[in-house]
Amino acid sequence: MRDAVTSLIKNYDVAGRYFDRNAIDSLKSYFESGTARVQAAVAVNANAASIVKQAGSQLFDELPELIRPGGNAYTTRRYAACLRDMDYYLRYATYALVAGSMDVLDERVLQGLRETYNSLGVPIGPTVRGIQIMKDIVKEQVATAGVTDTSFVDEPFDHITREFSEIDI
Ligand SMILES: CCC1=C(C)/C(=C/C2=NC(=C\c3[nH]c(/C=C4\NC(=O)[C@H](C)[C@H]4CC)c(C)c3CCC(=O)O)/C(CCC(=O)O)=C2C)NC1=O
Repeated sequence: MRDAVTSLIKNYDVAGRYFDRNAIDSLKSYFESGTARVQAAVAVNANAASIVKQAGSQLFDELPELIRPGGNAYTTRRYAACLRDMDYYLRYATYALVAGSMDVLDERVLQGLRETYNSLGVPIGPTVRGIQIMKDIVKEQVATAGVTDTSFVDEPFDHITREFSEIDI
């Protein structure tokens, strides 16, 4: 698992090169955005349970068939599994935000996930919708916490979405 700095070092080490201008620019931007990324993680940590709950309600309001007989989130067990998955995405998204790298998502969350979902009939489109709803809620929370430019918050949620969407939709 790598963060923005270790990824950069790895790339330059492989080539046996000192950091060049590009490397320095990305290091600078990583360190300059550090406080905002940590603030975002703190804002999520303090509200994780309510973020997941709110995102879940909004998702099931939009797509009530998910929790009706025949829906993938129907039955208490599957409903709970769905919210648990949302909680996984949220927690790992905060790790990725702090790391400034999506590597942790690739390694710990996304590997083999599409296959698992397909084999269990977990629908990808609604999952992606749930992740996007969560993104919007998180951005509001982060803005409320005093971060002015919240655009960096998109990245992990959009990364998960892209990985899911690539093959299945
Ligand atoms: C940390 C990384 C990690 C992830 C991401 C993860 C996901 C994950 N979600 C699963 C199931 C599931 N995932 C869902 C999710 C949903 N169903 C819907 O209709 C909604 C669209 C959606 C919620 C938004 C459901 C309902 C199940 C249970 C499916 C079943 O057992 O039939 C399973 C199968 C095993 C299990 O039930 O625990 C895995 C592995 N596990 C992990 O360890």
